[in-house]
Amino acid sequence: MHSTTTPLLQPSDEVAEALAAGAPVVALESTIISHGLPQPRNLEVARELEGIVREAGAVPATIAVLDGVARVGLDEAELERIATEPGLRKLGQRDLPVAAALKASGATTVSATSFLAARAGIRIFATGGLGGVHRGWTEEQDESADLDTLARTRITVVCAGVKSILDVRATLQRLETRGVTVAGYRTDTFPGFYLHSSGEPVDWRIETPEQAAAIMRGQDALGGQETALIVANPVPAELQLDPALHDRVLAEALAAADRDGVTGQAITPFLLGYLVRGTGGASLEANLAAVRGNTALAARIALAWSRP
Ligand code: PSU
Ligand code: MN
Repeated sequence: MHSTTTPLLQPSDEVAEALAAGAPVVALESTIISHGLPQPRNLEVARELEGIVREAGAVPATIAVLDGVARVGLDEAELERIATEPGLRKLGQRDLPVAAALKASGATTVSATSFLAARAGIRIFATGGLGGVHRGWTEEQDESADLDTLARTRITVVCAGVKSILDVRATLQRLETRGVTVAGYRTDTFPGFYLHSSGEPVDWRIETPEQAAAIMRGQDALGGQETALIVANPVPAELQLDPALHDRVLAEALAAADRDGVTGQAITPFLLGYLVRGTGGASLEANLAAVRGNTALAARIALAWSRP
């Protein structure tokens, strides 16, 4: 897709130049920084992820909305804003026009980041875990807008599956129904975010970044609906959260969310925060290991994509 620049969508000079030159670029989201990780660690992580992309030979483009403008590629001061500014909103794709109109600032979720990256001409995006269908969906319908955006956006998302706070099987089913392509990276089971495996099978397994890039070329060559490719990259087994601890604290977290009546946009940050505290920080380390691995793999895919 060619790049679109409007007063509401502004790539940094570095990102614009890289895209114009066909150089590898990796989009990074900001909700994980603002709402998914505790301060002050979140700012270190934001910097570290950009460093991982650079070290691999690609250009990082962290995406956020600042004062109503969707920014693609942030400088140091802007990264600091998304990590520390009090009251920063959490923006899905549908919130973008409102933020623009009201000149609001906010962190972008997978849905908003995918949308903006594709509009800017970026094809590869790294995150931790996707949103999806929440547990208990038969009682209360809560399905992340991430899924809908991925069903109609030409982007490759490298992630450790979907967050394990969700109904993973129902989410995989929705991805199938909506026509989103899913490939396991060196795995036959879908990753479990904090856990190496969710236990659910994945239909396709790839072994190299070049194979991911070849799938992307196949998507474009076949045409049709502009859907995403999910490259599901598990956290290494030796860095995963202890599964028994995971299951125990997650059950507590879900019960607490229920008791406190937490719903809507607040539920994901609530559950992630509960897990960090309830596991004494171990879930944070597993989350970070997953995001680091995803970011490094995304950079390698971006390199393969830029050099046919
Ligand atoms: N991955 C992480 N931590 C996060 C998220 C992803 O490791 O906090 C964020 C993403 O921005 C994702 C959002 O889009 O959680 C999902 O929120 P919701 O369930 O409200 O759609
Ligand atoms: Mn939701």
